[in-house]
Amino acid sequence: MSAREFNFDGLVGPSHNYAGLSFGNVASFNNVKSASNPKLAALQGLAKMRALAQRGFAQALLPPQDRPNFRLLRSVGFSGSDAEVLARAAKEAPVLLACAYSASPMWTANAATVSPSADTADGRTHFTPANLNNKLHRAHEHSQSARALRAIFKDEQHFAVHDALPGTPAFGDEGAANHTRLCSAHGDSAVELFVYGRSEFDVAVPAPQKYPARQTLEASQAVARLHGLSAGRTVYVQQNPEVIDQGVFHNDVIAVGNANVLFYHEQAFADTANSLEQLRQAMDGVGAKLNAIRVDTAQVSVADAVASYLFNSQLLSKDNGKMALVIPHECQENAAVAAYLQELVASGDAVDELIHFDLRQSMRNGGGPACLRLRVALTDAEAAAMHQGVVMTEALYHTLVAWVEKHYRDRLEPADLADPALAIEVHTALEELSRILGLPGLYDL
Ligand code: SUG
Repeated sequence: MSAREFNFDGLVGPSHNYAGLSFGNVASFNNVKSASNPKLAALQGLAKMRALAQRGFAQALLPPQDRPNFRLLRSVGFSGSDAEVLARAAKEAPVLLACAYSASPMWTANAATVSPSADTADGRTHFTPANLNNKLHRAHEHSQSARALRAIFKDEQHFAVHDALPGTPAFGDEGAANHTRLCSAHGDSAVELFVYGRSEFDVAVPAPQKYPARQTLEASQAVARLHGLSAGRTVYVQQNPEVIDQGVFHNDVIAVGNANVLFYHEQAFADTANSLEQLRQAMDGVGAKLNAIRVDTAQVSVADAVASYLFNSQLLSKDNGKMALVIPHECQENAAVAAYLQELVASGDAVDELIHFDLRQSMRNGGGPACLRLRVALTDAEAAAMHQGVVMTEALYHTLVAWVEKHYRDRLEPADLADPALAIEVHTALEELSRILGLPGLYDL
């Protein structure tokens, strides 16, 4: 069956800010408490979506979430009217207010793990929203992620949207950031590769010492079971704990796959030779041949990979049989990475084009091009069955730019989260957005 890969980018929400909430994510820590520009952040994201749609890539979006999350604030003891809840949280626990206000759902690679119909036992596309339970500001995303996914993929003949895994450390799940499919073409049965950072129960698996490993083996196995994946086409590989300790908090900061290509750093995996061998064997079973493009430390150090987000790129299949690598501007500004990319494109291998974007607002919180998108390979029938209001078109792009210009602030400092007017502004903006996207009731929580 033929299928197209849709990229669902997260539309950046109006409360985008730098609160330093992600221990282990170097950029989030380095930019803590600096002023953000939510308007620019949203426009940068929209510019990427538009440019890729104009190039003919299938592009859609996932909406931002309702913020602040009053339910979260009330559940931890802030009571009274909304204004009173905000005032008390701002005074007594500003970090909890920042968690309730985080615009982190913009990084939709963490929204869910997706298994297309070609891979699953019941022939439906399966989604498991990620519980993101390693970080408080992200752990409350999954209920609204599930709600949005169920609104967009509501046809149960084609789609199944599961609940998130239990929110406990054993099942730490970060979604598609630690998952990729390898196959000949997007519509073919694929090998699903799950990369985990630690195991809860297997004490022989070494864990990082400094920073948290967010994804567990047990969570990856649970998602594979829920999705009805076949054992022979599922590969579990351990991320190198030493690179997690250098700021590689998700596997998509050090490796990216598309079709039969795995673009990865020499130090990405705990046991590279064995991981690649498992992949090769599993891919044999689906008639695909692995093209492993390895970047050596001598070419690009782990520190340069983390600073530039070289591997947090999107690898997109083109009509000419080659692939484009979608990278952030930071890659061009890093001498080692820029030199490597020249070689890569000149090598005659799979990647023959670089497409770069200014995504600095998101990058300053540790989110590059690949963090900003969730991949969903859909057959024509499935694409027709999903909600159409989220598919990026020229008309939607212009409507959303006008909506952002009207509702978003161009400067937000952590102290501004205490401003009761901000909560009203965000709510008004999102109500209008639900009408624009044709998803009435999305924010009636
Ligand atoms: O979970 N940053 C996100 C970045 C997510 C990147 N996603 C992928 N690699 N797929 C995170 O660490 C920072 C928020 C703050 O500090 O205000 C943040 O949540």
